[in-house]
Amino acid sequence: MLKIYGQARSRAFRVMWLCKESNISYEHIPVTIHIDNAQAKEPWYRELNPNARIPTIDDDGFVMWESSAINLYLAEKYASPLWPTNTQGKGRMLQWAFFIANDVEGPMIMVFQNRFAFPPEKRVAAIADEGEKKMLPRLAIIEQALAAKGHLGYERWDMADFIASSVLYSLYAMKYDLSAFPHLDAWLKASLSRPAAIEAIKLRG
Ligand SMILES: N[C@@H](CCC(=O)N[C@@H](CS)C(=O)NCC(=O)O)C(=O)O
Repeated sequence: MLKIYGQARSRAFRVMWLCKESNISYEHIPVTIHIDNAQAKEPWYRELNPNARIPTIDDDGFVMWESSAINLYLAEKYASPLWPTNTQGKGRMLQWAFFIANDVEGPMIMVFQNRFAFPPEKRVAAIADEGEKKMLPRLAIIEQALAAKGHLGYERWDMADFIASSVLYSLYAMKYDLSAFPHLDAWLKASLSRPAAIEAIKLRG
């Protein structure tokens, strides 16, 4: 059976959400991070993931890491209903997945950590502001695409939307003010209201 390593309250959530969207059974193996002697830094875990981060999966002996890559792999392997049905759809999915990973997630995490996740004494306002400056024009690109079509997938809400909304979950978690991006705001709320998303969010505790 598929094994998912990582606490649910982490990027492992993205993989659990995909499994719920796609009817994939899995065994969950929580792995601690950000504490002294974190399991993610132990040799047995580094053997699975040399980057010592979560999540990692073991799919009947095939081990891989990087949350969005894992989700693309699982969606294709298990014939997820979210998988695009034609080549253009696959192209669009990869376009948004790379854009989100390369251009949006980094700046978003700078904002997330320094305005929300870090304890107040560790937050650096200048880092949050720098992240926000980079993030906003990129959110505007997503807003424009959603204003035109209502979804990011080529024909419907599909893996393109899944990958983007599973990463942008952090904006929702920190209650980031998206009023300047009404289509993005509505799309993110609708994406995270899908039954599978609600189940996965509950696992975060
Ligand atoms: N790009 C990686 C990032 C993985 C990552 O940074 N995971 C965090 C938890 S959400 C982690 O393991 N942090 C522990 C650490 O950096 O030591 C992915 O998407 O899987």
